[in-house]
Amino acid sequence: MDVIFIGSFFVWVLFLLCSLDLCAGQIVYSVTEEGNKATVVGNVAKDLNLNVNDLQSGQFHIVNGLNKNYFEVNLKTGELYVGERIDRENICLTSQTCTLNIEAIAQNPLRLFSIGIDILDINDNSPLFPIKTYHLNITESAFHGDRFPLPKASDADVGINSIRSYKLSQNDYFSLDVQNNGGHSVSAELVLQKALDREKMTVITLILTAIDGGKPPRSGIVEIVVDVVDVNDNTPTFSQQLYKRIPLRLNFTFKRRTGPHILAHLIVKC
Ligand SMILES: [Ca+2]
Ligand SMILES: [Ca+2]
Ligand SMILES: [Ca+2]
Ligand SMILES: [Ca+2]
Repeated sequence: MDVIFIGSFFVWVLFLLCSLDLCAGQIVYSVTEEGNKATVVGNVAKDLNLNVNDLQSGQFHIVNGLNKNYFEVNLKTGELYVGERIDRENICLTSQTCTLNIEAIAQNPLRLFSIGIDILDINDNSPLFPIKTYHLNITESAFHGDRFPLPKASDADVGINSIRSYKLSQNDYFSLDVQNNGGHSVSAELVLQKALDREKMTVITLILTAIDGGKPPRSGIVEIVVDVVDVNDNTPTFSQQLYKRIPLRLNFTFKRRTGPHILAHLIVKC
């Protein structure tokens, strides 16, 4: 029998046992994701009041589900242990809680046990921005206090291990306003603190850092490039205020040199 057929067979047996009122309740364990194989989760023989000898005789079966052997039982000790890598993010995606349910069947007498294993998150993912560089066009006539939304980072972890804050690199023009929407999402905006002047600074480069709440925390960065957009805020001016009208008598002399370049000398006689 292949694995899928075995799984289907046990699901059918479980349904039959429960319909015959032979379900014997549920126990719950917890284990952190990404733990080593063979990490012990609990002792099912002890917690289910089973005789270890019954396990050894091959009359105890664990049903994990489709094609996965996340958990196995040591039939000599009754210990339930991790059978293969458990990646919480792969199993439960963004769900805040993650529980794997497995079933166990004991014979003599025939009983069904439901075992729930809470998969605890660890901080194994860093905040990630969707782009490496974010360009922002801000006109030099922008006002003090004007706000500019920034891209949000994502973090595959949940709870405290997801994004908790942002910080901005040191600069003279912008502060950062971080909004925490009830712990569900965190976003940030640039707030203009000093008037921009394109004639003095055409581009301002900043680094935005997203930080999660893990211990130790992990972070991700995005480069913010502010392109200062010109406005017509300068009137034409002359280099000096007063120009004299002077009669000129011009006498031009051109001197030709060999080669591709021509050098001209202008002699002005007033
Ligand atoms: Ca993981
Ligand atoms: Ca994780
Ligand atoms: Ca994280
Ligand atoms: Ca200007």
